[in-house]
Amino acid sequence: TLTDVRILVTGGAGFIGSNFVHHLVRHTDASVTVLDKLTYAASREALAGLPEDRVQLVVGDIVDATLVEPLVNQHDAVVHYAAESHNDNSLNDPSPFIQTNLIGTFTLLEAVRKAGVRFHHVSTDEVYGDLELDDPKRFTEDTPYTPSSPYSASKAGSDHLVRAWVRSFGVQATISNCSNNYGPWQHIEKFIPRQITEVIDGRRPKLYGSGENVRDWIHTEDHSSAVLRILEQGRIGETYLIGADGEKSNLEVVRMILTLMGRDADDFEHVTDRAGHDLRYAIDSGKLRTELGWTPQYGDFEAGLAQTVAWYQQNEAWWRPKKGATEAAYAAKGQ
Ligand code: NAD
Ligand code: TDX
Repeated sequence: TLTDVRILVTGGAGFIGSNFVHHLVRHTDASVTVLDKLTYAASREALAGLPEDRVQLVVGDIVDATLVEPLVNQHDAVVHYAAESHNDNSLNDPSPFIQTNLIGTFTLLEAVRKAGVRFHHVSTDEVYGDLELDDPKRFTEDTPYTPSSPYSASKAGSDHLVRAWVRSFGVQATISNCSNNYGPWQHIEKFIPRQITEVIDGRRPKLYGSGENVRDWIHTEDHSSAVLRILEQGRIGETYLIGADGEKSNLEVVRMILTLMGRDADDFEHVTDRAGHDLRYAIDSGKLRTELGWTPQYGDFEAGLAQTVAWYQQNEAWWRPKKGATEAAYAAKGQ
């Protein structure tokens, strides 16, 4: 395990990055610096209770080279989570996605190139576009890139930058592309927490279009253990797909949430579909499992979902202030 190393975690105050910071503190001796701009998606609360002698927060923008370069110099590795992450927002205004996901990644790559620092880039399965519902194949590391949305195109571009910096400049980098995450601290703009909080508020879950779209769900804790494994044992220049065999249609997920929360499983509504809505994502994580011996711990999606429902029921004080504005933005688009 990592001993006496200093790790810079960008986006460490977000949903998945904050889980990784807790994971690092529990499972390694590393000291951690979080670099986070604290956008609408961040929460300081997700970092509460961590040991002050091991974790510090630097509030700043990954696009700012004058901040990033000296900070990168003081660390042994950078794990890069910071991003604009929501597809629907990228359809309303792509501009921050280009800034943060492309220019921000470029800025970090230049800093690690100059400093000779190890880099892990956290990306998404959405770079591979979508699959037909009945396609027997899943995404692998060899699937061609065909991103659909401004969000996924910006993540695809950032992946290409990382590969180019590895090949052209010898940057010591790895990449992971993970499937859809769920768990505590996910912003209520996202599918699962939006529907849980709608049910808490006595309203009906809202399915885009038919609800037949399939996502491949993984608990954030499993994503974190996979990223740590790649950071410790991954081969430089390689890409690893992360997934937990969690394919479910949106309709199935909504029915599960309603049932877990004691409501009629059919008490949902259909709303305006997302423009360019990807039909299905599915990950084959065979390389990560075979080469690095990783296995997910949350095999039972329904049990993980039940824990997540309980977490949102118990942490209303955290999400309540975000709810009104989030729903107003959706309502303006008939969603
Ligand atoms: P999130 O939106 O919850 O968190 C993103 C964090 O990045 C926030 O804390 C935000 O303040 C910070 N940030 C944004 N712009 C910044 C900037 N310019 N400078 C510094 N910090 C900035 O996102 P998430 O869902 O936790 O996703 C984290 C990463 O994982 C992203 O790179 C995303 O593409 C990737 N990913 C997410 C999923 C998923 O299901 N959510 C799946 C696969 C990959
Ligand atoms: O209210 C909703 N109703 C609905 O049917 C919302 C918010 C979403 N949906 C659908 C759209 C998708 O098919 O649910 C599915 C999941 O939607 P999101 O939570 O917005 O996730 P997705 O677009 O699949 O992207 C997520 O996984 C990959 C993350 O947000 C990305 O950051 C990650 O890269």
